Amino acid sequence: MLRLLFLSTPVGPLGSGLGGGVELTLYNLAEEMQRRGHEVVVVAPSHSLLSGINLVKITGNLQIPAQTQTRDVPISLPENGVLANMWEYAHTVQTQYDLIVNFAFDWLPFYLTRFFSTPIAHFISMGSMSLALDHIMNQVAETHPGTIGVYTRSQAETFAFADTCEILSSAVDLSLYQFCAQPDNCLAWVGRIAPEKALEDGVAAAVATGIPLKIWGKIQDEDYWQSILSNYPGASLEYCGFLSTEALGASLGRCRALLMTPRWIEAFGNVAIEAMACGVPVISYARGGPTEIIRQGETGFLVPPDQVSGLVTAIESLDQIDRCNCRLQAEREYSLEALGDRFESWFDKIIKKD
Ligand code: HBI
Repeated sequence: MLRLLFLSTPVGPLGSGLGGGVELTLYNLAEEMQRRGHEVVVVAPSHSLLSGINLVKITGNLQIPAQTQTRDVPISLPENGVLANMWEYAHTVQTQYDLIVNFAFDWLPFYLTRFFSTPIAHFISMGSMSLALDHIMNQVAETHPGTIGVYTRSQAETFAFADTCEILSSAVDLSLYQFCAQPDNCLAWVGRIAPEKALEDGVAAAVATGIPLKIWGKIQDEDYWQSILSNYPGASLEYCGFLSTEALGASLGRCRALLMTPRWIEAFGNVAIEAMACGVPVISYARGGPTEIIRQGETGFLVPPDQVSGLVTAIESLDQIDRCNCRLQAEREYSLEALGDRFESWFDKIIKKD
């Protein structure tokens, strides 16, 4: 039985959707570790919501999302930053835990690693973002080998320390997603509504095929969202809000396919396995995580990056896909049990080395 302290992302409260896929990963992992009999405590910004898991809420100002910065910007910390406050708390309680698991994609936790006595496992949830972050992550990869975990190989390869990364993939709680064999005539786009996710390409593809598009996700960049609406005035779009996992799992399945249009190297693309769990094929740009998830022509289509015409061709080929294969792949590769096995063996390796 391990005593685990999870430190969440500082960009938003858990449950707000501002933390994107890493919120889902943290929650699913906490649930699964607790189910296996480990003790889990999660440290997260105030206003975080987390049912059934011990939660320590920390006040302070949210951290600037790394993907809004350019590669050469210096590290910045707001006054009374929640990230610093979370790690000050972790430092005071560290001896009560066997392992600290960091979910923040930030400079500070990596810098502080050398001053902690309790071992720290760093789960990083994006590809390379900045020179300063790459540098400090590289240092930890050298001084604490094997303590950096990622979702996918293509994400790892954006870093110089790719070979020392533990590849952990991701998972969904399959019981929350209903399989749907007969969808309505609509397409889905799910994700944080922000430039790096290129929703505009999904809208353009849906407009080209004349199929209505349902959009789920947190509007992280309001101006960006408004620009899409004004650029496609006649489009048949329905904004369905940012839903709980249960609510999304009950409605995503009614779509013919999920469109994924990442402009950046998508580290994983949790929405892909959420869709597959509902029997929904995934059509994605061949960039990052989705290239390691989608089985071409069997559970979806990978198309040349940034080519809307490729998305359209794939949408027109959807009848080739047997939706049962999508659910089957999710059950085989992305269950919580499989995730628990991967993380448990990683944690054991780190604790043994310490
Ligand atoms: N930016 N500074 C910072 N810290 C994070 O933890 C972070 C982020 N941007 C996005 C993000 N986390 C998550 O939404 C993705 O890693 C999934």
